Amino acid sequence: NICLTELQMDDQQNPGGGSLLGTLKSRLLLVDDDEVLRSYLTRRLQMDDCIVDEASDVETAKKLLREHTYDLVTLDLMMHPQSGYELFEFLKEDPTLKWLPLIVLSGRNDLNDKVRCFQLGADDYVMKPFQYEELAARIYSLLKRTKNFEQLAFRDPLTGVFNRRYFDLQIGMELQRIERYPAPISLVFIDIDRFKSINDGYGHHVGDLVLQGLAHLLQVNLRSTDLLARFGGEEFVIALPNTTAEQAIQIMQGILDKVRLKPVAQYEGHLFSITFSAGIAAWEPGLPVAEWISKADEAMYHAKQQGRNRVVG
Ligand code: GH3
Ligand code: MG
Ligand code: MG
Ligand code: MG
Repeated sequence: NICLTELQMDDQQNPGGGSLLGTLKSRLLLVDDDEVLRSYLTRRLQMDDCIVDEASDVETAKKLLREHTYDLVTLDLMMHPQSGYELFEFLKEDPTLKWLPLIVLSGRNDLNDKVRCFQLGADDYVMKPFQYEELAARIYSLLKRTKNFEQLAFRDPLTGVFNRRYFDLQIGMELQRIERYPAPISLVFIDIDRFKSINDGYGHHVGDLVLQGLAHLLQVNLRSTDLLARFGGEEFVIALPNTTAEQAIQIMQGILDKVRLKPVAQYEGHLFSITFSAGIAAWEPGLPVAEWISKADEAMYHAKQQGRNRVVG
């Protein structure tokens, strides 16, 4: 087996492989009827911190694709009883799989095969035998682009913090985890005080700078496990894992003190200072996310009523 011989050689020449791939934390599906190639690739990709599943035929691949979410698929063309082409149709007809990055790994150096694969929606065509490093580089290049794209879909373009959509997804996962491993978690709802007067007095552009400044100040004062998102116009939400309501109040009062002291934006020689009102609500088992957010929002509203520029639990 020519493929194996070459692969074993490059394995010994380049132990460790490229670690860039590992930074992307990806789950891959290898579809190939060559067991030796599959287990070789699985081992190398696992060394590069990928999660790898294997399928030796099209039916197994379909089953795995229905059960799991993958970041990329590599597909062999010559397999039995169905050829790799049979999987194209399945992938491209399903709206959730249509954009899944797909690399064809083929032993056939045939122009028609290559053209047909790209026409059917393949993103790359790699000839066997190949060097692992080249395949890993191609996988990385494809994943980097799709992951950036996902990132964009989850970020607020003005401030760079997460958007509401991402917050909803992430908080759902966080609560699932907490239901299994109970721990406190608190939610903060932040609304900038008299923000309209900044827009009205200095223009929308200055308002935007203030939003960016506050988002930055919040982000740098939070822990990496805290989840900050822009909820709407001048409203932000923060989920604080392993934090009781009392602790969350303390944390937010500390941040509010910093906001009071240091201007969040600067424009044409002017410095702009703001305050905010924040409401806190601790999560309790069984509390739906929407109601949890409402509770924090209500607490924020009380902060406004009591004169703004404060944190209310
Ligand atoms: P309060 O203390 O009661 O919260 O007063 P406020 O002026 O902050 O509240 P209000 O809800 O009346 O005003 C929010 C303003 O935020 C209105 C809207 O024009 C502005 N806004 C929303 N999104 C953006 C944005 O992306 N950029 C800018 N510059 N302004 C925005
Ligand atoms: Mg084959
Ligand atoms: Mg508001
Ligand atoms: Mg406001």
